[in-house]
Amino acid sequence: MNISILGIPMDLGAGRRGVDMGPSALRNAQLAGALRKLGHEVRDLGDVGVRIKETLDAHEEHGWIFRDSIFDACAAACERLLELPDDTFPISIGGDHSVSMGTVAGCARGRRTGLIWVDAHTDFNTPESSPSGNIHGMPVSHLIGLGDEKLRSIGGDWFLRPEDIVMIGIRSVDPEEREMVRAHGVTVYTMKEVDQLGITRIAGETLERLGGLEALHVSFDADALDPTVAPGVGTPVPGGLTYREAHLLMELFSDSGRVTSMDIVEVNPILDAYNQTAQIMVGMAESLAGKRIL
Ligand code: DIR
Ligand code: MN
Ligand code: MN
Ligand code: MN
Repeated sequence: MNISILGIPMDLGAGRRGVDMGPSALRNAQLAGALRKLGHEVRDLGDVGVRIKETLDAHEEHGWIFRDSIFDACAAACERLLELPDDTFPISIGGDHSVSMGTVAGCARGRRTGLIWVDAHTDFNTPESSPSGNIHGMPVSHLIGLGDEKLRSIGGDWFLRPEDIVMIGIRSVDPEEREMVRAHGVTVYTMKEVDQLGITRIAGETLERLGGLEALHVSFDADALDPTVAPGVGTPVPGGLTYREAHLLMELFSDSGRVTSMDIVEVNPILDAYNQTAQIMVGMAESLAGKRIL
């Protein structure tokens, strides 16, 4: 594959500092080198420009916290991804999960796209429903055209269809968010289903559910993993995916040959132990890119 890595060093959407250093941590953990060892052609595109939190006034940005600066970074990421040749497999590295408002649209290139959202959270809040006001809890709603007018315009007139979204690893959902996820008919495998059905069945059902779609995007929030495995995240929630469950999920998606792009987000080196979380997320990219034990 021709893989392109794009960094979006942004923490404006998160409540805690540090995920702006995620791209640096993932590069330090040899993301590009690991993928090259698998035989891929890998190009690092560098980072998209992101404003620095300390230079901004959060609430001057039209009510929603850092909305305009988040919009600018997401729009720049989207634009950069749209410039890539069609056969490229883009890996976008965050940054908080609000970056996906730009990366999913940029990777979709106007195609009807299936979104596989691997996360502890559904990230389906709108500015109205959000208890925190943090935009990293809102990307999915904006990708289907809800929420703030400016943020939902990042992909132009392209939107995801809610029936083309599958979420895996979920275990923390806000009250109003829950009603919206249900009302829109998004497919959700909470940790209960992970325990009950197992990853093999969930991966199979996901691929079947998104069957026929030419583009599949995996958006992997490091907090989907159990915090004992991946402590370097801003919003850890107990009871997450084990190391092997997450690898198996990536391996089975890789076997299908159908995934066309990926995000790695919410790696927070400040809260991590010796870059362990970045290293684990590099492993996830390797599994999705075809690394096998034997
Ligand atoms: C919460 C937390 N639902 C919010 N979301 C997080 O702020 O909207 N998403 N941490 O990754
Ligand atoms: Mn998330
Ligand atoms: Mn999350
Ligand atoms: Mn998040």
